[in-house]
Formats: sequence, structure tokens, C-alpha cells
Amino acid sequence: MNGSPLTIALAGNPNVGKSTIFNALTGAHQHVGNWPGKTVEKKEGVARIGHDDVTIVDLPGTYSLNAYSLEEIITRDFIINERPSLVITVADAANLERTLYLAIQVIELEVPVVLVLNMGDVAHKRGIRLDAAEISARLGGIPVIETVGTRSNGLTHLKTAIAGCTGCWQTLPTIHVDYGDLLEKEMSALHSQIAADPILSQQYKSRWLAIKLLECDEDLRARLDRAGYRDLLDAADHAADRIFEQADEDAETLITDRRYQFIGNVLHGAVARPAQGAETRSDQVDHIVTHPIWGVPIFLLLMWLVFQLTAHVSAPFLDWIDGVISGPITRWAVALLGAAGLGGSWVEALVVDGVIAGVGGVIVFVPVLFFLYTAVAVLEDSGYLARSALVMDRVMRLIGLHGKS
Ligand SMILES: Nc1nc2c(ncn2[C@@H]2O[C@H](COP(=O)(O)OP(=O)(O)O)[C@@H](O)[C@H]2O)c(=O)[nH]1
Ligand SMILES: [Mg+2]
Repeated sequence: MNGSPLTIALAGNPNVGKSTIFNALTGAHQHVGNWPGKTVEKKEGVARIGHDDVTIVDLPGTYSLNAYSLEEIITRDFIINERPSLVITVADAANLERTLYLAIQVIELEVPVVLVLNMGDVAHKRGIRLDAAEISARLGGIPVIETVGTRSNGLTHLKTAIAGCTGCWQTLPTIHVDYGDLLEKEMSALHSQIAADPILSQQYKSRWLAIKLLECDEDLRARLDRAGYRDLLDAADHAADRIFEQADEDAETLITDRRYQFIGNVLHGAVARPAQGAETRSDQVDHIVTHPIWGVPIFLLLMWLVFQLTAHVSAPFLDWIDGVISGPITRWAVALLGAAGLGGSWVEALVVDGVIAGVGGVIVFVPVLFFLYTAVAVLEDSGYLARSALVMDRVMRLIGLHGKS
């Protein structure tokens, strides 16, 4: 396998730890640039997997593989056109229902996938227990690896899984989300039509394209339109119309629902959460500070404290700076100018009454600003400011000024 240019892509929602895992795998062997013609960052690196050097591409974070954003289009075009040997799909172990949504869509692209459940430490802290082997079994046996990216936990496992999976296109498990009779019937008709076209079926996986057409994917529709597949697009439109008539719901919504249902089935019994009611300290504080009634006096009290802190704690510093500027500094300047023979001249007036008094008048506010910004920074970083917006929004609504006013 030496010398074969293996490429592995990392996909996942934003903030699930893709780049952390990318960095841990590639170390210093990285190249950062842009995707051709796009303003989205492209990170590529080389990792040593077994005896091979493997190229790893950190794909942009996306929540879905629709065509609603540049990131989504880049990600899916890369997987479809570049056909990486493997896609490592990173999900957040503490938010699996949500973050598996992208993983399911990558699996639907029928590429070899290794599923990484990162943030194992966060899940553990929240009392969430996962059965990775069970999840793997329910996903047709694709490798499922638990990691803590920030501590490089699970990376050896991940590398072993990668080594065992690269180029295993032949042994791909087929995992199909069951979209229900109505959708499946329409999909299989489109599927046959796509599979019968040598060019199209070479370029796309037929079932995937059928799903995308029912989802009314604008990007793919435009591409197929340009390539002269009007008949197929018409067939997809008619199918979507029939689905809407019968289900009273558009195909895209039904498809999304079915994917979440599929995820629910995969996780059912494989993920255990602590009993409801086990609130964290942070939740308790949240309830108090965002309380519909107590929230407002707490907000006013905090603002009063910020004001007091700013005004009174900074007062001695302010006085001291004022004293230094109007005392010694002014005296030194007068003495210096006197020694230079400029005592009592307009130059002295300019320096003392103009420059020193003017700059001094600004500098005395530095302590005030320092304490004010420190207080605001603490409130901001603790997350209180964001919560207080919620509290004050309720008050403002009472007087008819909601957030959009
Ligand atoms: N607690 C915890 N934090 C992590 C873990 N992996 C990554 N992070 C942090 O999560 C944040 C987002 O990670 P990043 O790799 O930038 O995510 P990306 O947007 O998917 O590339 C960073 O602050 C990481 O340090 C993990 O396993 N546990
Ligand atoms: Mg990143």
C-alpha cells in the first residue's frame, strides 16, 4: 500500500472537535489554504497510519449535506468527486441525536465511514453512558470509536480503525434509512431511472441522488438541468407532488423526520441518560437568574453593583492619578520650562494648561474604564449577559418593545 495516495476526510458539525482530532492525527504536518475559488478555509495534513502516510482533509463544519450553505456544498462535492478512501465522521457524544444527523447523511453517500464519538469526557460528566459496540452493530458494523480529542484519548483506536478501513469500498455495509412505503416507492422509481443512465450512475450513487431529488436539492437540480436531465427533474417534481398530496407534508420534511426516527432507533437502548431531575449547579443558577420575577431585580442589583464598583472602587485611583498630574508632573514641567527660560511664556501655558491638563483629563478615566470593562467581561464570560437579555426582553415586551423593535 506504500506510496498509494490515500485520502481521508474529516466531517462533522461545527465544534464537535474535528480540528482537534485533525491536529492530533497530523501534528505539525499541515497545510492551510482555501478551497479553490471559495473563501472557506481548507486544512490538509499528513498522518502516519501504520506504515503509510495518509492525507487528511479537515472538511468545513456542517449540520447537513443539503445545499443551503457553501460549507455543505464543499463537503458533499468533496466526498462525491474526490471519493476519499474513508470519511471520519465526528459526532458529539453528549449530543448524539443532533450530531448523528450529519453522520447518517454521510453514510447515505455510500462511502466507507468511521464514526467518532468525541467529547467523551463531557458525556461522562453529564452521566451519559454509551454502548459504542451496540451503536456500531445497528449501523451495519461501521467502526464506532469513542474519543476525547483534547486529551488524545482513543486516538490509537481510531488509527487502528482507519488502517482497517481505508479502501474497503468492496466490503461496505449497506445501511438504508427506511423512508416509509410512500417515499420508498417514489424513490425506487427515480432510482431505476438514474441507474439506467450510465453517466449519471457513474457519477452519483443512484439511491442518494433519488433522495436528493425528492428533497428538491437546488444545487443538484441546477447541475442536472444544465446537463440536460429535464426528464428526470420532471419525474422528480411529479413524485414530490404525489407525496405532498398523499402525506399532506412535503417530501423534504418527511425525509428529515425519517432520518431522526432512524437515529432514534439506533440510539434506543444504546445510550443511557441519568434520571431526569439531576440538575447541574449551572442549571440551578440559570433558573434563579432568568426567573420571570426575580430575574429583573437581580439584573438591576447587578447593574447597580457594576456602577458602584466602577464609581467607588476606581475613585481613589482616579484621585491619585489626578493628584500626580496636577501636582508633581505639572511642577516638573514648570520647573523644566523655567530652567529653559520659558517660565511664564505662552509655551508654558500651552504645555501646562493645554497638553498636560488635556491628556491628564483623559487619563484620569482609565481606572473607571478598567473597572467597568473588567466587570462587563466577567458578566459576559460567565454567560450572564446573554441570559439577562432574555430577562430584559420580557420586560421590554411588557412595554411593547420586543427584541426586533
Ligand atoms: N471537553 C472536550 N472538549 C473538546 C474535545 N474535543 C475538542 N474539544 C474542544 O471543543 C472546541 C471545538 O473544537 P474544534 O476542534 O475546533 O471543533 P471543530 O469546529 O469541529 O473543528 C475546542 O475548544 C476544543 O478544545 C473533547 O473531547 N472534550
Ligand atoms: Mg474546525
